[in-house]
Amino acid sequence: MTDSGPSRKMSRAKLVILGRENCGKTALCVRFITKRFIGEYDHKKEVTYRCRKTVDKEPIDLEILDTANKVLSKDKEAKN
Ligand SMILES: Nc1nc2c(ncn2[C@@H]2O[C@H](COP(=O)(O)OP(=O)(O)O)[C@@H](O)[C@H]2O)c(=O)[nH]1
Ligand SMILES: [Mg+2]
Repeated sequence: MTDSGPSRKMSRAKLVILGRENCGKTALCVRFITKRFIGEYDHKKEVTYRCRKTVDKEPIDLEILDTANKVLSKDKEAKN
C-alpha cells in the first residue's frame, strides 16, 4: 500500500487518565510528555495536553485528558 505520502492523514488518539486523587496521574502525564518529573503544578486543574509521539515508527497526534477528581471534591464540599 502506498499510504505514506504527504496527503496521508496523521493518526490521532485520545487518552483519558483516570485514578484516585494523588495517585500520580499528572506526574505521569507530565513525565510522558516532557520526560521529566516535575512536582510543581496546579493539582486541582483538569488539563488536556496535546503532543506528537512516535508509536510503532509512526507519528501520532495525542490528546491526553488528565482528570482532576472534580466529582469527589464536590462530594467533600457537600458533606461540609
Ligand atoms: N517520589 C515520587 N512522587 C510522585 C511520583 N508520582 C507522583 N508523585 C507525587 O505524588 C503526588 C501526587 O501526584 P499527582 O501527579 O499530583 O497526582 P494526581 O492527583 O493523580 O494527579 C505529588 O506530590 C507528586 O509529586 C513518583 O513516581 N515518585
Ligand atoms: Mg492531577
